[in-house]
Amino acid sequence: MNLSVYFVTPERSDRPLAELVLAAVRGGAGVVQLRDKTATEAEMVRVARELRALLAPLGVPLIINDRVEVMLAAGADGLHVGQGDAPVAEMRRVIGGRILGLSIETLAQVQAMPEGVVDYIGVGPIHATATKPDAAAPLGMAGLAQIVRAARVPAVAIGGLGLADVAPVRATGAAGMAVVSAIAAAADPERATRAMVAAWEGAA
Ligand code: TZP
Ligand code: MG
Repeated sequence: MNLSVYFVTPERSDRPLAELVLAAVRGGAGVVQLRDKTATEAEMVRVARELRALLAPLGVPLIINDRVEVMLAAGADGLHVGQGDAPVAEMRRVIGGRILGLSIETLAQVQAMPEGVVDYIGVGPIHATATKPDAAAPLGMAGLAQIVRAARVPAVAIGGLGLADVAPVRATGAAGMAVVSAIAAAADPERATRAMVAAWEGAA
């Protein structure tokens, strides 16, 4: 799984979601997460199926935020859960060998993580972000680096990240960065994604 530039969908966008996702993937995003805290289950299943049909032929995994029933109904590739969701060991039993990601906001949370259950962690917020108003305190690059060192699985940074953050995030040893607005709110989402992917590879 190529976590280097991981696109998380916005809850609102001027562009059709499928168009935005395609642009991100054409630009080189290696993973797409469908995240919508307010959609009904039926609506989210409909969108997840649409995205899955688009992404599966391209070999790009589709991860569903929070809603395990949506993931199962849509036949998506994985699930991403937060600290407030059901315990990951329980989720692992439900989803079998699919991809499982967990959000981490503090060093204590990564230390408390059960061994061998999740495939990757999402670490953030790194910077303050308007996209997630209820996000925890920003970790900064130093906080990210500390969590990356403590983690036994790949870590993806998230929260207020853009092109200027690629090199410092890469320098912490993180496996990638997850973004919403740096792609979704860009004038040219494909180009914005391509620039981050190129910077990531250049920083390697
Ligand atoms: N989790 C922590 S910060 C965040 C999520 C979902 C939002 C990231 O959005 P943006 O626009 O890339 O700051
Ligand atoms: Mg959650």
